[in-house]
Amino acid sequence: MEAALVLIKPDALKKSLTGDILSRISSAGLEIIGAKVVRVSEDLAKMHYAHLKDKPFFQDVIDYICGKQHGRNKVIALVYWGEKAISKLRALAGATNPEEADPTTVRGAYGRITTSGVYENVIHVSDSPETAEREIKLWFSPEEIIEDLYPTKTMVEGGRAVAIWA
Ligand code: IDP
Ligand code: MG
Repeated sequence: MEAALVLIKPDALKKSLTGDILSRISSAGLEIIGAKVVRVSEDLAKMHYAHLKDKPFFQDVIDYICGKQHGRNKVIALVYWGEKAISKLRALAGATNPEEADPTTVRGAYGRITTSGVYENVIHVSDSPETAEREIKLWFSPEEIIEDLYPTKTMVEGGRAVAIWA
């Protein structure tokens, strides 16, 4: 069993694609074990895309996930769980470059490359179990996920015991 982070990016929200994306993904037979709407800070975006920090398009990708090009600073973040979750979700998402993505995939059907060269590819999907763990821990706290995916520890905050990632 694997977990994967899926983000429905600001262009998808602006185009009202959430329902369609979720129903396409439901064909994979996976379980949603975490879901929320997130206002994406510059810091969160930079941590999420740390592997791209030396690329010429880095700031464009940060602005994109923060919703700067679409006038809405929000994404929907989901954690999917099931057998071969990552490869199933990556296949449904399609290639990174929306022009090269198979037209039957989410990115092939709805993505585009802007005139300034940004790949607006509608959704994010974790690309390996290691990336998934890093990303899920970045976007979700243990209490927001209904499976015990990774080790946690307990902290006391305002007199209440809170689980955080170990
Ligand atoms: P992935 O989203 O398919 O895993 P990554 O290489 O992790 O692809 O890149 C993260 C995001 O950065 C992509 O989804 C896309 O929005 C953007 N991106 C990646 N490569 C390019 C590029 O060559 N030009 C413009 N944007 C890119
Ligand atoms: Mg990636």
